[in-house]
Amino acid sequence: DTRAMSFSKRANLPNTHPLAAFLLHLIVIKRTNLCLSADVTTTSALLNIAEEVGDSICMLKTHVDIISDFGEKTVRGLRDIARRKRFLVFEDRKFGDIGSTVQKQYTAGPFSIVRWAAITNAHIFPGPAIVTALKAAAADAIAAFNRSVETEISVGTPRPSSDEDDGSFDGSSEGVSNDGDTTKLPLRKRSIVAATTIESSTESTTLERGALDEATAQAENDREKALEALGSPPLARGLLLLAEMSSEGNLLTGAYTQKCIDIARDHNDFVIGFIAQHDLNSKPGDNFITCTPGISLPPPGQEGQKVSGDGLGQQYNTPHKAIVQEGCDVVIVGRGILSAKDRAAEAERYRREAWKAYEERVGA
Ligand code: S5P
Repeated sequence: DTRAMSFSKRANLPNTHPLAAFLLHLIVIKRTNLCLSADVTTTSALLNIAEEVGDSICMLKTHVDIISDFGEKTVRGLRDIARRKRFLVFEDRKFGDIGSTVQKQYTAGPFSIVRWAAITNAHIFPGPAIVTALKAAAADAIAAFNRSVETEISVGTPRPSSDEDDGSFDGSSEGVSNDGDTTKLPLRKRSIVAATTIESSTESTTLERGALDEATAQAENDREKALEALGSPPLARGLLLLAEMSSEGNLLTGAYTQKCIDIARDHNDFVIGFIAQHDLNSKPGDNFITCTPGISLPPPGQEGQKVSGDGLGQQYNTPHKAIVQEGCDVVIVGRGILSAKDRAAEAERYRREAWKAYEERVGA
């Protein structure tokens, strides 16, 4: 039963996706199961909020198609902050088309999501090929990147060391294919490690896990040391499936939700969790991370007050209800934090509440 299990234990369960394991360890070390939904419309607003709340979150969720000036500055800026403040980037793209189309939406166009977002999400209404198509596109992108790095190594052009090791591809607009220009390929060391991880995943993950256990054990005493031991995120991509929604009258219920779980189980080498309103792990071996939007807290000093909706269909629950009663793992908060006067302080308040709820659930 993953509900009663600590995140560090879950990180070490067999068959845990490397990115999920990384995220679970990161959550424990930073003591945060809070994801910020950074629904802002300019690059500077995005980078400002990332900087302000980065210490309090494990994940930052974007909607890049609402950023009016999205470009290199956005990708590089976010990458630098994520690396410094230690969080994963999740593009809330909600893919929902035939396999061939979603592959292009994931890897091409102005956003080239696969390059910079470790995590993205998809609806399953088009059928399971949406998952296999995105999985194949992610694998191709990583393989192309690693091939170009191998070329680079054999050619022997060293990269500046400041530009490596963060699990993202380069920040150029050329996408991830090897166009022969190795000067566009940072992350040299990281991808050598990643290539080994992809080819011989059992051996290298076992090795890594020993170190990670020590890292999380150290977290209580020395967070910085633990973060250092955790290292960079793996060069891997993960998918969340939308199994349930928070909005009033949505259709993601019953048999649809069940189908989503079945598809996730069939592809747990790529699907790391769900967007859902409650924990959907039910079979032995299930270890999906439940990420839950529609989360809000009453303002400080008005604790008894009920938080309801936004007048546009959104429905809110408290972190305590989502995590303790519903068994959710990561809470996703947008306007609750974005509209606060002191956003850093408000993010900390959400972090504390969500972490306390997790500790209550697992009996820590
Ligand atoms: O069911 C859902 C799924 C998602 S990803 N309900 C949601 O609200 N979301 C997203 O979470 C939504 O697109 C928005 O970015 C965020 C919630 O924002 P908030 O301001 O209501 O906290």
